[in-house]
Amino acid sequence: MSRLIVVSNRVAPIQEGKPSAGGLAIGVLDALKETGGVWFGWSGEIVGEAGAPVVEKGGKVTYATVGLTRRDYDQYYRGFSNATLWPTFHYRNDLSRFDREEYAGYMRVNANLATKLKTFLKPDDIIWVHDYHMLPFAQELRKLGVANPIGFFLHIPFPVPEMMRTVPPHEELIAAMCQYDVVGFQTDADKQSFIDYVERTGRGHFNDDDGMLQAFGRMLKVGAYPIGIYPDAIAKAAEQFANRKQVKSLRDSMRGRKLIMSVDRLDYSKGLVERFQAFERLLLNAPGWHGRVSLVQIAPPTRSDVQTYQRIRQNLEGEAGRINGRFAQLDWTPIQYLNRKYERNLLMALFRLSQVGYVTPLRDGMNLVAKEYVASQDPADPGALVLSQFAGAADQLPGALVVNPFDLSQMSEALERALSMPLAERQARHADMMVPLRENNLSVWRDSFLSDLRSVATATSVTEKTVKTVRQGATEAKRPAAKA
Ligand code: GDG
Repeated sequence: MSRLIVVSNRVAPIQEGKPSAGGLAIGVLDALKETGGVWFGWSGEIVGEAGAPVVEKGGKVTYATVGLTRRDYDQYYRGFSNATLWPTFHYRNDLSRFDREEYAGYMRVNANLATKLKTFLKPDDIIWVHDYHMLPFAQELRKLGVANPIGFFLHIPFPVPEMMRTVPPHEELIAAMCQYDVVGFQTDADKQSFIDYVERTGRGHFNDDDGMLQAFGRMLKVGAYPIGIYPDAIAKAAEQFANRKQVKSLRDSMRGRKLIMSVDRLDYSKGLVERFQAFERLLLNAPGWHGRVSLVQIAPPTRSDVQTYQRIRQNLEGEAGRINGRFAQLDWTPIQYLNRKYERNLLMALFRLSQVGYVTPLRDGMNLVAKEYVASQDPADPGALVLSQFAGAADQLPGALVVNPFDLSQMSEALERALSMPLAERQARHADMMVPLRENNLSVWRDSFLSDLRSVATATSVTEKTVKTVRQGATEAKRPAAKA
């Protein structure tokens, strides 16, 4: 059987139990643990000189990691990936900047990583590349003559064409993405934005019947593959951790108060400031809740060396302090803002303890926290979920109270409704949400993507001969005859 090679910017820490606060790492690791395979990417270390990959084994997974030099890290990771692509893809082009040198660094690192991966590859490997750091990775592998099937999954939103066009090398990036055999998105809306870009710029045509896009001289499958979780494993963990010291002490400190829980990486896309302000509005409009409800926000810092992340942190500390200063009483703090990472199972137990999950990103590819919140609940007495319409998860969680995170009044009304929701309604909504969570779990996400990748790679090797498309220079990868 062919090996699965997963490629992502950052390879999750190998030690089990070491908290990793990122959706990609959590999703990919859980998906890979079952099937086994190789996970290739950055070790997270800055090195003097980038050397050969370090290979380690952890269970069924082989980890092959490389260091990045300071210059690579600054240009590729901190620069083009996180100061250009991340904000723009989250519709914050006001926070995005473009620097040619950083872009050159982004392309260079993709090329270097491709060269390093090539030394590992066997002819029947299947390669699955993840996220915005690696848009041109397949193109670089093709230049090296790699003919294996290569798929790409974007964990974050894909913006509408007008937004995409604000990234100066937009066309080069899209052309590079078309070197993959399958390009997958979290939602139909993201998939449509990608197709719209290609069709409106006259660079290709999408066939709705078979999901194939003919563009930039290539045939590729474009699909929506919403990432999932393992809801029953999460429910079990939440129950098992309910008696942990930290959970008990939070429960005791609540003294009958209701608890609203939020957990996010500290990121401006997560809508934390608006969320605090909507909670403030609840306290203003409904003074009956004073002393009877607290918001616990866990927000482990990430990318703290990117300037916009330093600003959001300052903003949020300011807002939490201001709101607490305005409403706190000697025995009640309205917002507990915790700027650190917690153990994953502990988070699930905290979700289970709370009455409301408050998940209101301004934009989010999927948002695993929303799904984890639902899965963690006690079906006999579940909490209610307030969820942003701009999280991919809103398409899949029919029992959530869906809000527009830019409408503070609507959010505060939804909070009040969630806090006062009768038991029977909470149970019905929870049951409604557990069905799609089970049906589209993490294995389904992985297996449907990989099954498309296998079949498209087989089909295109035939189709390409019949469709007279112009293949461009270095991208003329020679494909082997049909593969199983
Ligand atoms: C990207 C996309 C997409 C959070 N704090 C801690 C902690 N976490 C865990 C959560 C959750 C994960 O990190 C965060 O995942 P999200 O999906 O909510 O968000 P991103 O990190 O932005 O993920 C996103 C995802 O990729 C997957 O495709 O859904 O849209 O942006 O699992 O529980 N885990 C631990 N300690 C913490 O303090 N252990």
